[in-house]
Amino acid sequence: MELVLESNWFKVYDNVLSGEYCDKLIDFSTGLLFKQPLDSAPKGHYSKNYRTSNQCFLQKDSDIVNDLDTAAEYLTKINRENFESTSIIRYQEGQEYKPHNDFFNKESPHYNRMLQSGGNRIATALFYLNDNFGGGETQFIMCDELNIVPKKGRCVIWHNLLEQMVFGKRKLIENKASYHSGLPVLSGEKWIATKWIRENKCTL
Ligand SMILES: O=C(O)CCC(=O)C(=O)O
Repeated sequence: MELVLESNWFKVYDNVLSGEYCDKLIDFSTGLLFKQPLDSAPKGHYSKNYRTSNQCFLQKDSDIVNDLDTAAEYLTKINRENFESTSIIRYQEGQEYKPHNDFFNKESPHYNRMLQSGGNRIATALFYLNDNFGGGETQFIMCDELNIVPKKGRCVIWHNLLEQMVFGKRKLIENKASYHSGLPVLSGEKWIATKWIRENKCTL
């Protein structure tokens, strides 16, 4: 495993997952995929074409997610009990995930309900499971349009919320710079595994 890019809230590591394990995750998930309408896009940005990929969730604590959990736990230093169930996402040609934040938006009518399952999403760990396709970079628009090129086994970790001391009290503030997108896939299929990580133990 090697750290190839970092800032104070963002890190990219290569060779985190083995090629064999990435293939196994893809095989395992292929029959489980479904299309999920996205209702958590930033207020004012909702469109039914916001995220056009297919996805599935892998059962928490199952054998298949153990290596992902171990890697995410090691790299974030956050206990796996704070992780949501692993989301596996497949983008086919032309599919994308338009710009969004992963933290729950205070303006969403579902905000309070979403917090009940473990607080807000403090961090995200995104794993690329393949790289034999065109396009599909993960773009951080507010960071000079930084594009992370998908590479099999690569993991990107970022903080959606940042700690700040306000009058001696620890507060978590939204990291607006984490606004990002999955650019359209130009050819082939892109597969990723995403772990959204909560402030507290997660019940999802
Ligand atoms: O597909 C990508 O590169 C980005 C995925 C993403 O934004 C997410 O899972 O929150």
